[in-house]
Amino acid sequence: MSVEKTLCDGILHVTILNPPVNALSREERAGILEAMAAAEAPGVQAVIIQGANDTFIAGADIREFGKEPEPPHLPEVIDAIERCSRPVIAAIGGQALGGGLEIALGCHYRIAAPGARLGLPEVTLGIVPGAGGTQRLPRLIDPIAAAAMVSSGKPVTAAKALASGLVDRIAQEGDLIAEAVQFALEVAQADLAPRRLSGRNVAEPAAQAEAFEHLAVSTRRQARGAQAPIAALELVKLAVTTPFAEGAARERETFLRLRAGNEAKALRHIFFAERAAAKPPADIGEASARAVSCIGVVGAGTMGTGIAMSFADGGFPVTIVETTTEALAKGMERISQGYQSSIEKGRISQSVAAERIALVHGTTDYDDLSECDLIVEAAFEAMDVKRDIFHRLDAVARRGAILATNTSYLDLDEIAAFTSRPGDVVGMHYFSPANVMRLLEIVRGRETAPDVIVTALRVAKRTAKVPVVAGVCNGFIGNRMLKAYVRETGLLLLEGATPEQVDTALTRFGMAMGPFAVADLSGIDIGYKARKAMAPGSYEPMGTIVYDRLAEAGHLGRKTGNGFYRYEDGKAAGINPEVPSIIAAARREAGVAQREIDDAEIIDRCMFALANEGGFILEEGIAAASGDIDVVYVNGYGFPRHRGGPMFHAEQYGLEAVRDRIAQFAAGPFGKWWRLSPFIGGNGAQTALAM
Ligand code: 3H9
Repeated sequence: MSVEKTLCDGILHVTILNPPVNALSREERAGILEAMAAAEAPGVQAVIIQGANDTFIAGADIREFGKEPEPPHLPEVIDAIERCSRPVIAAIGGQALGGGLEIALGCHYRIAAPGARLGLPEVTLGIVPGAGGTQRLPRLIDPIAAAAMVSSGKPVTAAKALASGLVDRIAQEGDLIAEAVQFALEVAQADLAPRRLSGRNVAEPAAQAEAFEHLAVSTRRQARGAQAPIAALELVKLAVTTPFAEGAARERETFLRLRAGNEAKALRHIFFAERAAAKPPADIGEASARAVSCIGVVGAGTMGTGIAMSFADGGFPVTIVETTTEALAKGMERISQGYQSSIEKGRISQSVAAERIALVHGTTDYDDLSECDLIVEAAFEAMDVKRDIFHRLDAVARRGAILATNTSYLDLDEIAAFTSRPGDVVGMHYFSPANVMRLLEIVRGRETAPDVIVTALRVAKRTAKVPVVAGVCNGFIGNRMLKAYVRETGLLLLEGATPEQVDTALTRFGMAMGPFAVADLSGIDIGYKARKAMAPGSYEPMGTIVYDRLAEAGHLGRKTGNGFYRYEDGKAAGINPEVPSIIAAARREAGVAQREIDDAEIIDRCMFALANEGGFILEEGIAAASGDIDVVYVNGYGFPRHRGGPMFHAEQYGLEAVRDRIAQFAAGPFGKWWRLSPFIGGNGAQTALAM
C-alpha cells in the first residue's frame, strides 16, 4: 500500500509510503485521490497529509518522466486536496520538494519539522513545476521570493519558510505529527474557512516589474543556455497578472513540453548517473565501510587546506601536518581566511565557522597522525616526494587506516608499493578549491581493498562530494580527457581561430569558462611543467605550442597580469597584444595554413575530442560507465549540466553523425590524433579517415 489512511479521533491521517523518499508515482496519486474522497465522510473533522520514513514527499517519481503521463495527474489530485471541505494540513518532515511542495501548497495549512527543506527543484531536472507550483507559491509568499525559489530550484529551510509565510508553524523537534494534530483540531474547532490558494489574487506592488527584470538578468546568466529556469520565472510572472486557471494551464503545457525535450533528458541522465556513480562498483560485493571518525591531511598548501576544510564541513576532526611551522601557520591562516570569506558571503554563521575551525588541528609531527582512520596526502606532485611521505605514513599510521593520495596523475600503484599495505592505499583526487568543487575522483589501484573503496564513497557522501570511481592511468578520467580537449583548442589557434573566438563559442555552448580563460586562471606554467615530464610522442607538441611560448615569455596568466588575455585589477581587459604574433610564429613553425573556422567546428572538435577519449577510458575500464565520465565533466570541469556531459552530448548528436564529423577533422593537418574509440564506433587503432 503506497498511501495509508488512518482515522484517529476525528483526524484522517493520509500517509504517503513509498521508500526511500516517498516519490509520487501513479499509485500514490491514485491513493491520495481516493483518500480525499474518504475525507468527506462523516466523523472526519480534519485531514493531515504526511510522509512515512521521516520525510514528506521528494516530488514526482522521476523514473516516470520518460513515459506518457498516466491518470490521475497530479494537478487533479491537488485540486481535490484544495477543494476538500475539511481543513487539510500538510505535516512536513524531511523534504517537501517539487510535486511534494505542490501537494503542501494545495493543503490549507502547513506545519514543518525544524529540519525540513522545502523547494521546487524542477528546473534542475530541465522542467518547471507541473502541478500548480508556479501559480500557488506567489499567491502565498512574496512573488519575487517565489520567483527566486522556482527559477533557482534551491530549497529553503523550515525557518526561512516560516519567515516567508510558506509554512504556518514549526513543530518542536520530534513532535511533528502530535503538533499537526493539535493544529488540525484548532483549525477544525475554530471552524475557519479553508484557505485555498488558487482563489487568491496576487497584489502587484509597483516595484515588482523591476525586481522581476533584475532576477531575469541573473537567472539568464546562471542558466548558461538552459531554458527551464527562464520559463519558470515567466510562469511566476504570469501568476501576478493572470487568473489561476489560465496560469495553471500555461504551466502544465510548459511542463509537458520541457519534459519531452533534450534538456530534461540530459538532466535526468545526470541525476541518475550521479547516484549510480556513488554506489560501489559492481565487482566489489558486499564489503562494508571501515569506521572513520578522525582524518589526517598531509600538506597545508592550497589543496591540503581545501581538503581539510571539506572534512571539517562534514563534521570530521582533522589533523593537518606540514614540514615547517611557517608553512603550517600559513595553511592555518588560509583556513581561517576561507571561513571568514564564507561568513562575509553569508554562507555560514560566525558560530558555525568557529566550530569548523575548532575541528582542524595543525602539527609538524607525523606521529600526531597515528590515531587517524583516513590520511589524505596533498603534497607536491613528484614521485620522490610521494615516496618519502608514504614511507613515513606507513610507519606511523595505525593498522587498518586508509592512506589516500590526492595526486592528479601519478601512478597510484607505484605509490601504494611504497607501503607495506597497498590494499589500504587509494586515490582521492579533489578539484580546486577542494572545499567548493563537488567532484571527487576515487582512484582504485590494482590492490586497493573493496572496503577501502566503500569507505571513500561513504566519506564522499558525508562531505557532500560527488564521487566517481576511476582506474589508474595518467590523468585518471578528467585530466586524461582534458589533454585531448586542450590539444584541439591549441590546434584551432594554429589553424586560424582566435582565443576569444574559441572561448566565446565554448561559453555559448554552456561551458563555465573558455579554455584560454581557464588556462590564465590556473596558470599557464602548470601544464608547461607537466608536459616536460611527459614522454615525447605521447602528445601533439603543436597542440600546446602557443601555451608553451607564452609560458617561456613569462606570460603565465592572471598571476603575472598577462596570459592569453591582459588583466587589469584582476579583470580581463582584452587579448594580450603579444598573443597574435606568438600564434602567427607558431603557425609558421607548424607549417599550417590559416583558414576561417566557424563556431560549430570549434564546439564539435572540442566536444568530440572529449567524448572520443572518454570512449578509450571506457574501453580500458578506467571508468565503469559513460555516465561516470559525464558526472566527472559536469561536476569538475564546468561542462553544462543541461547538456548531460560529453558522452551524453555525443549520443544526442548521434554517434554516426559524430563519426562523420570526426572524419572531417581527421582530414586536417593533425588528423592522426583522431583515432576512433569504440564508443564512437571505431576500433581504436585506425584514424577516422582510414576507416
Ligand atoms: C516534480 O516533482 C515535478 C512536479 O512539479 C510535477 C509533476 C506533475 N523520483 O538522492 P538520494 C531516489 S520533479 C524517483 O541518493 P539523499 C534516488 O534515485 C521532482 N526517485 O538520497 C535514489 O535511488 P537509488 C522534483 C527518486 O538522501 C534514492 O531515491 N524533486 C526521487 O541524498 C535516494 O536518493 C526533486 O527533484 C524522485 N523524485 O537525497 C528531488 N528522488 O537508491 C530529487 C530521489 O536507487 N531528489 N529518488 O539510487 C533529491 O533531491 C534527493 O534525492 C533527496 C534525498 C534530497 C530527496
